[in-house]
Amino acid sequence: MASAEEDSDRLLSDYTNGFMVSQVLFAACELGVFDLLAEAPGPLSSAAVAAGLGTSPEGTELLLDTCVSLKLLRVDTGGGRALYGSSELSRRYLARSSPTSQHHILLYLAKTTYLCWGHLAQAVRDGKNQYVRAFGVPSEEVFAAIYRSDEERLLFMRGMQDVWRVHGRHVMAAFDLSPFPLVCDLGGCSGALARECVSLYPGCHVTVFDIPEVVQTARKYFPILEEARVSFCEGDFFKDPLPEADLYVLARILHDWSPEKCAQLLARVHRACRPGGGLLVIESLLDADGRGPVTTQLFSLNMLVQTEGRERTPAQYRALLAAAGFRDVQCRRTGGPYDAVLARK
Ligand code: SAM
Ligand code: ASE
Repeated sequence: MASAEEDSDRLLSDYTNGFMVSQVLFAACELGVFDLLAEAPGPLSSAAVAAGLGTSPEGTELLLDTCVSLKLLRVDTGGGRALYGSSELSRRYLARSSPTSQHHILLYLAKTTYLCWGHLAQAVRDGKNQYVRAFGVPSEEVFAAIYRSDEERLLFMRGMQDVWRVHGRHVMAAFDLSPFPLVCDLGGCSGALARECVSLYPGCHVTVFDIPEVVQTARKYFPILEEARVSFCEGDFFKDPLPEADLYVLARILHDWSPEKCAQLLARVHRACRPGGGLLVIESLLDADGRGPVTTQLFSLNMLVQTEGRERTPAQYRALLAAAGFRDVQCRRTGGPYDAVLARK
């Protein structure tokens, strides 16, 4: 049986090396390892993978064997040759062609989020996001920093979409939204959640409201969403009139902003909302005492290094919503990373 010292030694070593595990996953994703193996007619030798990717034979073999140990890939060593193939996990979540692919969020975390986390200690010191240190861009306007180039905006939008490929259905089904035929998804980005909404609720129409550059990018790169029951509207949710709706959705919006900006946005939504209308907030909920779940705490630190917000407890959302005039606030955990809060005007 493992002694207490061995347990803590193992725990410390796992945490210490955790960043290397992330980098193995990110690098294999960026190089296209999971795509090559998913598309190959059968398992491949490391030399064949190296040839297919244009990578070094030595580096490729090390990366592949590490992926096998991490259960990201499988290896067949029969016949004295090592042949590498996809695992259930890599086929489902890592190959770009899978409908539940997490490829783009992994690239985003690798290229942007990871670099901000390199300055976590400084973020804790000054309580601010780290765009200046990570990328040399000013950080006063959070979304000017997030969208610092056309490529970054597209990668962010694709990354945000990936999460809803897996969890969108669960968050939209947390409450029965059929009493709300006209929905407005504020900061709805590519329209990924809007698509889940119309597929779950046959009678409903969703207006995706976002800033002009995002709507234009959505129209250009996410064209399948321009269907009869999803439409787009350009505007700034802090300044411009909000579209009419029975239900407003704020998915991963409030966690980007300070309590003051949240109050301002919620007051505007309350003003636009008809009496009896609804507001659905989709966020990762902290436990009541704020000390878990660990995934949500890590997301909250993510907001510290990348935005001006944080993740919040149900009581904190209740307080924000009540202050804006909403009533009948219900919080529902989904068991996944994101939860749902429904309120009425
Ligand atoms: N709701 C989407 C989701 O859950 O995947 C996107 C969440 S993303 C973290 C925040 C979204 O808010 C982005 O699409 C961003 O463009 C949008 N946004 C930021 N500031 C905005 C503003 N002032 N007016 C409208 N949309 C804004
Ligand atoms: C935001 C969400 C994210 C702003 C910046 C972000 C995410 C990464 N960077 O609203 C996605 C959620 N976090 C993770 C770790 O998946």
